[in-house]
Amino acid sequence: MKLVIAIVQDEDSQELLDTLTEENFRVTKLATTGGFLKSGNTTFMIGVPKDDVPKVIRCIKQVCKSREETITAPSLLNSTSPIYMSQTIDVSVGGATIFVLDVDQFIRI
Ligand code: 2BA
Repeated sequence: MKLVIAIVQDEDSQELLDTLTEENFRVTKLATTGGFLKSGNTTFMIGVPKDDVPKVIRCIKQVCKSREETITAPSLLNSTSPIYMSQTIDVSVGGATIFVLDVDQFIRI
């Protein structure tokens, strides 16, 4: 058995949940926060037999889209001045970040 952990953007999370449950996968959805943008994203945990991993990844690829985010960061006006100005930076956030882990034991009580 494998555990697929997928971090996706909030905008895609409902459609991905619907797609995975329609395909009869058991899913847990967690509200998470990205360390870099410090904004919300969604993490899915999907426990599946090894042979189903490609199908899960296909579902994620089908639904989740890459997007551009703009963040505002303070920067010094110049090295001799203590004055800060803000600058915008464009960041490309991936459709999904996926980890596939081996599961030692799967117990449902
Ligand atoms: P965040 O950490 O908020 O990162 C959002 C996007 O910011 C990243 O998109 C990447 O394009 C950029 N970014 C992240 N760290 C950066 C850095 N040190 N310098 C420059 N740009 C940086 P993605 O790579 O698609 O990641 C989307 C989200 O997936 C991340 O949100 C984080 O929550 C998660 N993630 C990505 N890689 C991970 C990893 N190795 N371990 C755990 N979580 C990860």
